[in-house]
Amino acid sequence: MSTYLRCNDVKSNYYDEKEVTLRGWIHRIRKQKEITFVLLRDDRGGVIQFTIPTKKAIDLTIESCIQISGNVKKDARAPEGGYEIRGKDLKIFGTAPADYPIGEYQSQDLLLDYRHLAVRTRRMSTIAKIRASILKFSRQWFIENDWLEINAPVIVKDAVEGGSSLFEIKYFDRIAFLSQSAQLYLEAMVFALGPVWSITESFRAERSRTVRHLAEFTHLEAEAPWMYQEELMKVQENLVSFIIQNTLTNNSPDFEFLNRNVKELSSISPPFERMSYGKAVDILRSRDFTVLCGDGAHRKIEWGDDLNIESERELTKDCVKPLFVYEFPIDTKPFYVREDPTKSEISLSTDLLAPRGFGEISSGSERESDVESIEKRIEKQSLDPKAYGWYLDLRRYGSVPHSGFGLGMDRLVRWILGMEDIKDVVLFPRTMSRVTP
Ligand code: AMO
Repeated sequence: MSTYLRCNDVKSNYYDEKEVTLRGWIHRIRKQKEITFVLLRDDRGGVIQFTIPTKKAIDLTIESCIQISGNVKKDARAPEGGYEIRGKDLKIFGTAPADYPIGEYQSQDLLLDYRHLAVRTRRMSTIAKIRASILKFSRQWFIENDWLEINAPVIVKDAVEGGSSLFEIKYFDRIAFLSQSAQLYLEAMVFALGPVWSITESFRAERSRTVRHLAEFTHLEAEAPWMYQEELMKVQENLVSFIIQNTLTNNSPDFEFLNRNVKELSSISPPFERMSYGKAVDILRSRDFTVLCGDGAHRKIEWGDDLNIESERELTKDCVKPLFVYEFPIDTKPFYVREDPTKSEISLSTDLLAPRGFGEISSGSERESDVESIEKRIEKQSLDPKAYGWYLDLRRYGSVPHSGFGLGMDRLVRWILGMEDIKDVVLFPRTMSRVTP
């Protein structure tokens, strides 16, 4: 690969009248008798118009891959920035048959069936660019703050987030699972490296068809020794604010292209608001908020109920900044979450809810250090205690107070882009009904 020019590079006075060579794909084409007008799309989604004598354009079709050489011409009539190329030499790398399946107006399902091609649309490539920045600035924050990145296995023998959402796989002559979270491995690493983090695909066999659930999602997780609840929240609000502000600066034209109004996002900075679970329930009760019971009836929300998406929406619909909810009832949380030593029904845990009803984007807690308490809760949650022998060793050999969190990157991107459906912000989404392309 040599360095090469892209469409937006040549839209400047400097290149006016100069000869350039660009490579890309045919985004749109309009053949007239003498002249053919082509919109060329490069490999970052940038576009520029070029013209070419129609006799040289016979073989050109939508999505054919080409190289075009010619002189740049400043021309106010040219779409996409007022510059075009008067094409002279054309080289075709790959001709596309004329039956390209993606047109201008397509159903969501068709676009998902053809996602391997739909990723070339300017909308999808713009989303992908913003997503790449979000990943880049996440990594940058951890590097700048001296956290070490680790890689955790994806094939595991133990559940982290409850047995019912495990994907089972055949592992030679045994059964293993796809990991729901790297957390337990991050916990092991705090003893060796201090503050650590990872970005790993996590898997959940949840039978939920919602706009915020995936069967496979990108999970950013972090864990640190001698970190307690308040610092746990500070780390998350600093990280999320850093990601947002840098992405807004770096990708400003991309947000504009997607018509994403970033006024509220640009005000996001620490501290985020904090609200206890108890207060959240009081607020919801004061608004006569109801939850669905097992028998299909509705009843007023009570202390002890988990906060579902509707309650999260109600709590954050008027918020501009994310909101931390803390002190959840211990019974709503997994076995590893630390019990509040002063109030045994309460856990030292936090959920971070994105504003304007986008709902939970991260979940974290101080970790329980008492072996017996963990064992009891593992059994209570119908998990196999034998699978956790290695995890309990962490508590036996030099246990250290520590905390961590897991941030759903797809949910973070969904909120930053203000998009309804999580599938729109994932390149190749995996859901209950979709495992291809
Ligand atoms: P939890 O299960 O809450 O906690 O997951 C953490 C975050 O991951 C995201 N997430 C999902 N995103 C898309 N589709 C899903 N099916 C899905 N499930 C979860 C959410 C959620 O907030 N180990 C703990 C965290 C910890 O305490 O460190 C855990 O995994 O954004």
